[in-house]
Amino acid sequence: MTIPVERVSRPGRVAEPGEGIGIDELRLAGRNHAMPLEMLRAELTPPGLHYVLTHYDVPDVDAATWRLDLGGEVEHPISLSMADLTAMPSRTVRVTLECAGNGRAGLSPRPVSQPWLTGAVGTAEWTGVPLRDLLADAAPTGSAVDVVFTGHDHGFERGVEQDYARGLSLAEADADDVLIAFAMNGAPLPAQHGFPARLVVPGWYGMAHVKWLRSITVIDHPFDGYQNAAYRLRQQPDDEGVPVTRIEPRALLMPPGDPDFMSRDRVLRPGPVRLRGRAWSGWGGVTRVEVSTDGGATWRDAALGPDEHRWAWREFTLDWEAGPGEHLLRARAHDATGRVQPVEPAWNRGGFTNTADDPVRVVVLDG
Ligand SMILES: Nc1nc2c(c(=O)[nH]1)N[C@H]1C(S)=C(S)[C@@H](COP(=O)(O)O)O[C@H]1N2
Ligand SMILES: [Mo]
Repeated sequence: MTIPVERVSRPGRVAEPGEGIGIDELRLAGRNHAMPLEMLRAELTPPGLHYVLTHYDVPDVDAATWRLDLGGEVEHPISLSMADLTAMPSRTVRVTLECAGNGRAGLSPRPVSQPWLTGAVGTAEWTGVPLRDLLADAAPTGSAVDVVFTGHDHGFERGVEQDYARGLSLAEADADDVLIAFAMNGAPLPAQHGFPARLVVPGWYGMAHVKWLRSITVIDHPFDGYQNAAYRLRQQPDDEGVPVTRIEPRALLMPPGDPDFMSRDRVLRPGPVRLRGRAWSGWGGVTRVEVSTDGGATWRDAALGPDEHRWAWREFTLDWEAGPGEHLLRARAHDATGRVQPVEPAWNRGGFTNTADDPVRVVVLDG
């Protein structure tokens, strides 16, 4: 349905040169918050500090009457209550989740949308029922192509009225560790993270992890819904574009020292500092992280922490002798597939997958 009203049918927009963050972006940024970067100290992000991105409103879902319906191109349609779901064999997977728009505010010109810097990330332990088990019970027919996941939230986007919905191919949906999750870090999902149940697709950018899950529908053609069409890398609005899928490698430094309130520059005293951070990739494990303390003129290899959780970030550290003056700290990750975090942003119209780092400015005091 197309809405003939200008305010709910605005096309995507790119900011004018020099145009600051506007009130519409501030409205989104006040609802959708980043993880404070100091929380990089924690392997598991406490719920409440994990980033949040919700396109419309957080829906009011009652777990007592909630049902999950799995139907469409299947031999045996399924309908589960919360009690049915939580009684099934479950597993817990540690997953680093990142919004595909993380880094958008660092692009120039800036695509006007949720203006993320670099903090749209978090790591949690998600407990749920493997989707593969549900699909095995439902038995997709020979004509099954895609699997569509629909949430309880409803809204308008660029003039299109919709329930939030995303599709995966049957093979992607049937992958190891894809979960219908009902717990986050051992407790029921918080409302903002999809209560009572959400999809978790380890390694994929956030948009695939449908919250407030209501139905799963197996269809006999590729899903062409709004959210699958929107998350594509395009230079022009009418480009066909390339779908956004897995998380590109990124290393993020935990800003050292103490912040200045307004600039958020970091203030340190001279002497040895252990720089820390975490790095991740949805394509393969992180194999190397380089850190620069001179704005990218020279790079040193950081020491890597254990690599025990395939879908979660990996800690890195580098010992630095901080001398008086100003310094720009940077980091970049490499993964097992040979992907390397770029030093310069790669622009696209949606402002997706900008993994260029946001250098940390440090002022080391004179003694
Ligand atoms: N139903 C529904 N699921 C959704 C969204 C949404 O708006 N509605 N936002 C998606 C996006 S864009 C991201 S980045 C992640 C964010 O998950 P989180 O808020 O739990 O961190 O949820 C995804 N799942
Ligand atoms: Mo997102």
